[in-house]
Formats: sequence, structure tokens, C-alpha cells
Amino acid sequence: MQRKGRFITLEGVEGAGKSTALETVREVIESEGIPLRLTREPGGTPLGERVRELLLSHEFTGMADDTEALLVFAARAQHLAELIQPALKQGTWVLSDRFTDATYAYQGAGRGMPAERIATLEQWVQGPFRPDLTLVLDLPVEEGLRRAAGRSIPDRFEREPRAFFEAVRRCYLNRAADAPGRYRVIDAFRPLDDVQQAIRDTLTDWLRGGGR
Ligand code: Z5A
Repeated sequence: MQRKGRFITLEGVEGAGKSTALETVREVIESEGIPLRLTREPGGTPLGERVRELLLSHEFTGMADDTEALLVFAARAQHLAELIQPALKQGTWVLSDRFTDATYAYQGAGRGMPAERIATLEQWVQGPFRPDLTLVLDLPVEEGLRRAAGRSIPDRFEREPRAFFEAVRRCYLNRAADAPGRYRVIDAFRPLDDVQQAIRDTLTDWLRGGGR
């Protein structure tokens, strides 16, 4: 796909502060005069948001792992076709709260689905399309769960044991270490102001280094 815009994703374990970070990233990009579209996964389109409800609902606690992975990619196919690709073609940048790295982390490392299987779906739905930049907000699982606990009723994922989230965290860090060109790891186990400053600095460096 010919794209004029850039595609940036935010990832991290539970309660890492992605929602908060999204606003900081938006501030930096928009201050450069770049048009930006914010979105999220699962979700981002009317169909995707319905799939999100299925994925997070406790109504389907017995959901098979394959069903979960296929639903995630079904929502992603719609997200790419309806929102992400049209925006990028037009020159609008897209910032997504989670994308396919989350599938490797949650369905792969968390649920135990082999990475090759996820890669097959990724190839089918995305072809060679990948984010230009992925910010991984990293913090100890215990702290993430503590932050998330104060927030809302736990969804279907948030009821998983701590070992699940430890595997998710390790997967993100391993993926980032394997492809340092695309990923930047932000230490999110710091006061909010420091995390926001680290995001600003990282993004500014990336933009100056040719990200734009
Ligand atoms: N999922 C999947 O399985 N496979 C996939 O392919 C995809 C997703 C795409 C929903 O994602 C679930 O979908 C997710 C994985 C699965 N399940 N889980 N778990 P989501 O991104 O919508 O849900 P989430 O991970 O629960 O994210 P969140 O709830 O939006 O959390 P967050 O955005 O990372 O955190 P936050 O809301 O910005 O911050 C949490 C609290 O901490 C809040 O009160 C903040 O004020 C506070 N906070 C933030 N930063 C700080 C600092 N620095 N210090 C102190 N307190 C802070």
C-alpha cells in the first residue's frame, strides 16, 4: 500500500498508562502541524467495537483461543480497510492504542498460541504492513495491576493470573529487543510527568531522525 501518513502504535501491559500516553503523543504530533487520527484495538470501527464487546465480556468466559485470535484479526481487517489505510493514503497519521503486537503478547505469550500461527494471520490480514513506530510502555506487572484495579470492573482479560501478564510483558520486551528500529521502550514506572517527558523526547528524536 502507498502511504503518505505514518502509523504509530502504543503497547504495554495492563494499566501501563497507554490512555494517558496517547494524549502526550497527540500533543507532540499535532504541534508539528501533522493531521492525526486516534484509534484503538480491538475496536476503531463500528464493527470492531462490537467485536471488542464480545472479546471483553464475561458472557464468553469459555471462548476458545482460536476464536479469540480470529476475532481480533477480523476486527483488525475491518480497522485497516475502513480507517487506517484510507487515512494513511490521504496523509493523515494514525495513532492506535494497541495493534498486532498485542496479539503476539496476549494470544501468543499469554494464551500460548504459537507465534507462527499468529504470523500466518498477520500475513493474511496485513501483508507486509507494519507500524512505523511502536512505543512500549513498560512497568512491573504488579504496579500495572495495582493501577488498573483502581479504575473499573475487570474485563475478561483482567481476570487472568499474574503469570499471564508476566508472559505478556516479556513478549513485548523481547519483540522490542529483536527490532530496535521500530520499537522504543519507555520506562513507565515513574511519576506521570517523567513518563510524559520521556515520550515527548523519544518522539521528537524519532521525528528529527527521519520518522516524518
Ligand atoms: N487484546 C488482545 O488480547 N489482543 C489484541 O490483539 C489486542 C488487544 C489488540 C483491551 O485492551 C484488551 O484487549 C487488553 C488486551 C486485549 N486486555 N487487557 N488486559 P485495552 O488496551 O483497551 O485495555 P487495557 O490494557 O486494560 O488498557 P487500559 O485499561 O486502557 O490501560 P492503560 O491505558 O494502559 O492505562 P491508563 O488507563 O492510562 O492508566 C491506568 C491508571 O494508572 C489510571 O488511573 C492512570 O491515571 C494511572 N497512571 C497512568 N500513568 C501513571 C503514572 N506514571 N504513575 C501513576 N499512575 C499512573
